Amino acid sequence: MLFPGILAAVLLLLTSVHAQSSYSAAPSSSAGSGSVAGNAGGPDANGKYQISAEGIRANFIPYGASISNLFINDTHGIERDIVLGFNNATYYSIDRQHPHLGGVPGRYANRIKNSSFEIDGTTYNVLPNENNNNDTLHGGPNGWDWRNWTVVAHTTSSITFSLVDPDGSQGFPGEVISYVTYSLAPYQWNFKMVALATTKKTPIMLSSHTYWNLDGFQNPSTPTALNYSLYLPYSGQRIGTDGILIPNGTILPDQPGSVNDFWSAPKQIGANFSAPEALGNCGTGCTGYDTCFLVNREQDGPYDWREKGPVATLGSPFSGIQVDVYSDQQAFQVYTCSGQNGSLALKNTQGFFNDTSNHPRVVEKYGCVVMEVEDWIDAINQPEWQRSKRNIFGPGDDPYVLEASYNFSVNKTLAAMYHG
Ligand SMILES: *[C@@H]1O[C@H](CO)[C@@H](O)[C@H](O)[C@H]1NC(C)=O
Ligand SMILES: *[C@@H]1O[C@H](CO)[C@@H](O)[C@H](O)[C@H]1NC(C)=O
Ligand SMILES: *[C@@H]1O[C@H](CO)[C@@H](O)[C@H](O)[C@H]1NC(C)=O
Ligand SMILES: *[C@@H]1O[C@H](CO)[C@@H](O)[C@H](O)[C@H]1NC(C)=O
Ligand SMILES: *[C@@H]1O[C@H](CO)[C@@H](O)[C@H](O)[C@H]1NC(C)=O
Ligand SMILES: *[C@@H]1O[C@H](CO)[C@@H](O)[C@H](O)[C@H]1NC(C)=O
Ligand SMILES: *[C@@H]1O[C@H](CO)[C@@H](O)[C@H](O)[C@H]1NC(C)=O
Ligand SMILES: *[C@@H]1O[C@H](CO)[C@@H](O)[C@H](O)[C@H]1NC(C)=O
Ligand SMILES: *[C@@H]1O[C@H](CO)[C@@H](O)[C@H](O)[C@H]1NC(C)=O
Ligand SMILES: *[C@@H]1O[C@H](CO)[C@@H](O)[C@H](O)[C@H]1NC(C)=O
Ligand SMILES: *[C@@H]1O[C@H](CO)[C@@H](O)[C@H](O)[C@H]1NC(C)=O
Ligand SMILES: CC(=O)N[C@H]1CO[C@H](CO)[C@@H](O)[C@@H]1O
Repeated sequence: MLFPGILAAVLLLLTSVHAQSSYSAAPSSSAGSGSVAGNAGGPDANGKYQISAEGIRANFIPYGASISNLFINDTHGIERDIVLGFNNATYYSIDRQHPHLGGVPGRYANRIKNSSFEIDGTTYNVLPNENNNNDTLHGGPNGWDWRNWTVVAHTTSSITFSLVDPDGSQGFPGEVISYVTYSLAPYQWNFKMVALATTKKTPIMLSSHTYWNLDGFQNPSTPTALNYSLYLPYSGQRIGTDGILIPNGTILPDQPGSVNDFWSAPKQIGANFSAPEALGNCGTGCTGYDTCFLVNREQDGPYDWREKGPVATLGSPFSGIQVDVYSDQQAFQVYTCSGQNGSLALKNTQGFFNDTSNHPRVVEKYGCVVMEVEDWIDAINQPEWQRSKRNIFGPGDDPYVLEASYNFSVNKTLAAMYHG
């Protein structure tokens, strides 16, 4: 936790040094004797901070600045908790599986090849934490979603978290200060992530690592998400990866009708799982998706990401709940939970209670979908992609900024496919 005095200094630094840039920094009214701006009542008995708006309510926790619950009413008006998480804030630090449930991976999301990168001729080695220490996943063994962030503001419809990541943390050069604001509007979840490299040039890539089950694990016909419809209208290309999901430099075509084609038309997630090419598509021996799709929206000229249409639409025929993802980011990761195996327990807000058919209260293989708005993964190790300005940030540069808006609706056409 930050001392209030340091926090005040940080906020001062933010507002003075970057006064000319157009983003709005976190509220500066939070200094004081440990008090939080907004006065929305603090955490509940489970350590969760609640916010709400018409048609939507959600809980967040300081650990990883994570979303822990998101409630939306389905096609029958029944409330479903549609994201994975734990029952209480304490358990996030106890669980050894740590599947990055709903948090902010950082300071560099996804994988870093060989746990190393070069900036201005200097090679940096960061701490490895995956594949027998061949690479670094989501910022290292103590990445940003393993830490308790500071709540700097909390209103009835928004919450802001901050984190100071010191110079040398996990091997990364320079200090990074980050602010993440989540807010709810009617049927809408918005977020803005800002990060500033205050002392040295360093890689920064953030995301929201939210696991979705749009049925709240209450679909009596299936525990999986394979029947969800997915549409990625701008994603005719994806990043090629090797057997442990490290980019190998190639940009691959998602040919119409192929396993990775979600752009020419919406398709059920599991539609192509029996195709031979689906095997190995998410790493050696893995069937499904753990794929960084590119988002190509440039051809029509300048655009406003809020108006350009969603980069992704995910909908469930059972609940009819549809989420439209709007984002300013130029890539979009889809992971279909092939790594789940029934060892992760459901929250007490999900699954079946009083269940005579004994549906297990766990997350089964393919029981969820992770969708990550982000930049091109491991671009720090692919200089020929020419994305250094979106991956490397230093003092005096504009801050790293990520914005997204998730719109929720009930799609009656989709629901009719299940309910008739
Ligand atoms: C779901 O509908 C019920 C009944 O109308 C309402 O009380 C509740 O607030 C709704 N849930 C959400 C998340 O809007
Ligand atoms: C906290 O949540 C975990 C997992 O969701 C659960 O196993 C545990 O019993 C809960 N602890 C308390 C004190 O409620
Ligand atoms: C995070 O805060 C929780 C209380 O909500 C505490 O139980 C846990 O130990 C903290 N974890 C870390 C990594 O500081
Ligand atoms: C991996 O990183 C280590 C440590 O920096 C270096 O010695 C080695 O050459 C790198 N290997 C590859 C294949 O780049
Ligand atoms: C990782 O590196 C080790 C040697 O350091 C090697 O034996 C192993 O095959 C590599 N790959 C994976 C997927 O573990
Ligand atoms: C999933 O979709 C397929 C194809 O539309 C359909 O045959 C099947 O009944 C659906 N299953 C569930 C559980 O909705
Ligand atoms: C890179 O990976 C893709 C996808 O696995 C593969 O099709 C391609 O041949 C690989 N290219 C190189 C140069 O390794
Ligand atoms: C993938 O599924 C779609 C929709 O069912 C189908 O049109 C297409 O032929 C399938 N592609 C492969 C490679 O199986
Ligand atoms: C969905 O989100 C976009 C971007 O924030 C917004 O402009 C639009 O009004 C929203 N649409 C609906 C139907 O909520
Ligand atoms: C299931 O997955 C967890 C988390 O990855 C792992 O620790 C466990 O060994 C797996 N269990 C089986 C039976 O594969
Ligand atoms: C509802 O879902 C259907 C089937 O996936 C899709 O074709 C349609 O565009 C969706 N409607 C809206 C308004 O997004
Ligand atoms: C009739 C009955 O068994 N009701 C129970 C259903 O499950 C909820 C939550 O697990 C209990 O609170 C009810 O008592």
